[in-house]
Amino acid sequence: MRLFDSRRAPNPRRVRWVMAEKGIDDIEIVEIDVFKGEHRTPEYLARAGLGNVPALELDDGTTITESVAICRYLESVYPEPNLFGRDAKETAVIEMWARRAEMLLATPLMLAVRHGHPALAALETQVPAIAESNGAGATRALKVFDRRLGESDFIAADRVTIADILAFTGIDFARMIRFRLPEEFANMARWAEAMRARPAASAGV
Ligand SMILES: N[C@@H](CCC(=O)N[C@@H](CS)C(=O)NCC(=O)O)C(=O)O
Repeated sequence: MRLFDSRRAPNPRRVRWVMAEKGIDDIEIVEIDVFKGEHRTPEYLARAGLGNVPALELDDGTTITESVAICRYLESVYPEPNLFGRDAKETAVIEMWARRAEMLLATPLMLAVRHGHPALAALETQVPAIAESNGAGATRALKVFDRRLGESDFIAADRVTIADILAFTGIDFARMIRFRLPEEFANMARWAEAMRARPAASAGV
């Protein structure tokens, strides 16, 4: 298998994080420089169907894009440690928090960076109001996660799951625009420190 990756980009980092948690070391990494447009070449578009990273090419030539779909595929092939749930209830609770993490934190923060950081002007027609409203929306959503992390060490279960990986990589990417967890969110700060201390945090960055 080959993973089309891009260092420092948040969506590929999710996949690299999952690979590291699972000890997967038999996937070839192909570095794509998005600032040089390597994800928009006819060859890449023919393979991936979209000008996005990450993309996972399987040995039979099938290419999977969408970072969470790639992570789910890896979970099926390398089931341990479990990141997506072991039974119906746990799987649904993890999915609920994963979707919240993506929709309320990771996507808005990604938009705040894309529309707010000068380096991303190479990839995006930037609209400052989009950066501002998405940054503010993500900040408001932190309350929900902080409350949850007051009851539980991790977001969706008693261990790290895909929900933590989506939330943390989204928040960490926003450091590019100096986004910081407000001090009032002490539970999130404790959790973020625990996430940053995991060996998988340095994978692909
Ligand atoms: N929903 C997709 C998003 C993929 C995506 O937006 N990737 C970014 C890098 S984090 C990208 O390829 N950007 C290149 C561009 O926008 O031109 C996923 O989860 O994989």
